[in-house]
Amino acid sequence: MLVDRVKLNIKAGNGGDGAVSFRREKYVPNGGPDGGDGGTGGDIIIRSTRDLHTLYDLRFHKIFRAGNGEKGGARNMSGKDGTDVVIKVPVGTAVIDAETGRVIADFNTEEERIILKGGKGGKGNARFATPTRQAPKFATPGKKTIEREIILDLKSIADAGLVGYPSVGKSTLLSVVSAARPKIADYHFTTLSPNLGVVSVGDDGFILADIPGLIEGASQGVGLGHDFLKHIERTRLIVHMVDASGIEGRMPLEDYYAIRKELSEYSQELAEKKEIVVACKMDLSDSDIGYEMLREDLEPKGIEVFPISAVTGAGVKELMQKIMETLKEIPEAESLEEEGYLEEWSNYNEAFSFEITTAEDGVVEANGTLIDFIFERIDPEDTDSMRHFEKLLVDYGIIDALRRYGVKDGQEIRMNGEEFDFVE
Ligand SMILES: Nc1nc2c(ncn2[C@@H]2O[C@H](COP(=O)(O)OP(=O)(O)OP(=O)(O)O)[C@@H](O)[C@H]2O)c(=O)[nH]1
Ligand SMILES: [Mg+2]
Repeated sequence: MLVDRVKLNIKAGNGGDGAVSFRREKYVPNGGPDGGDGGTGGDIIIRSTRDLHTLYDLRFHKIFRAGNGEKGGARNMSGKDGTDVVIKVPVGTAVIDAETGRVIADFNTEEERIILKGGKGGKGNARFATPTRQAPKFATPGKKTIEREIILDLKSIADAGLVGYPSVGKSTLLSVVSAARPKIADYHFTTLSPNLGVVSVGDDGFILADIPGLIEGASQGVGLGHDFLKHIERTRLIVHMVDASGIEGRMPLEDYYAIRKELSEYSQELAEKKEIVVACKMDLSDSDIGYEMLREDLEPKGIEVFPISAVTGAGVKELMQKIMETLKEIPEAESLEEEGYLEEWSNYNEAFSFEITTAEDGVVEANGTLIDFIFERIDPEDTDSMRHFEKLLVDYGIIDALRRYGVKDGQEIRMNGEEFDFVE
């Protein structure tokens, strides 16, 4: 099975919360603040490698979670950072934001990139000590991340693709030139999804795809239709195999043109793709007649025809050399334009929200996950903590939103079930 597109659910690690702690020493009644910072959450990293050729490994493993940063500790101990997660993909994989369809990253060489950054750790209370505020009883929370869905799309499945009618010997050829062991049989549509093989030519090599057979009307969805034409689009070179023996009762030249018609009816891009024509089953009687007919028609048009027999091996090595040489002249897949940012994906504000409404008793209320989150981390008995609380309300836009809602200076508002006077 060839897997060239998968959807993943990913989440970078949360930042660990900062700690509130005070030094406890013998004979020292009030030690200074010593709460450490929270650890940074782990990143989601994508690494592209030439060792992989498909997204097969990801077909069941679709959820990735980087480790959360740990909470800070006493004695100025920072929390441990969360572990990163590395997802390996083949070179040629584009990463798309499933929500917006934007291309976030396009891997065209072996490289490694952070796709989602882990949340920063919160600051421990030790950081908030100042000459006038010697015992801060608050710390800041770690930045929380949210999960995202991405699509991995393998733009190129192979360098060259074997294309032709069913039973012309595409799988047989792949099995002869590579370690791949596709199913081979004398009935049509033996191959139901592409097989890939690595072909070595001297010190060099290329990836060859055995693509399921095409028949007339494939571009309209007949046979296995569209799916496989789409796969051909993801190769750089078409190796068009024509049965020269006519053993199935079709004329080789008609076969050639019928497949060409399907390619061009599917897309201009396919029609213009570089092609090598192969006359196959040359070991069978009458195949030389078919080969001559192909040559007579195609050579004057500048199209070379390669005679082979996958069964005897005649011409196979020469064909592989020709494919290798031709591939060197065709540029690799073009890079897609990247349209997204990674950092914004772990934006704290996106994960928490709030809403302003007027309650039945006429008091304006602010409610929501962001308000809950802030209230969990303040100490209403502590002046410093409340001062920090006011700063959070400003920073997260809650004060602004209340003002826009029409709340006036001195007016009573309610948050987390408690009443406050609105002061700008
Ligand atoms: N005589 C001869 N028979 C061949 C040759 N290549 C393949 N065959 C036979 O042709 C039949 C079809 O071969 P496959 O390799 O399965 O053909 P395919 O093109 O992959 O077919 P689909 O997967 O159905 O599209 C099998 O019986 C093969 O043994 C060849 O070079 N000479
Ligand atoms: Mg086959």
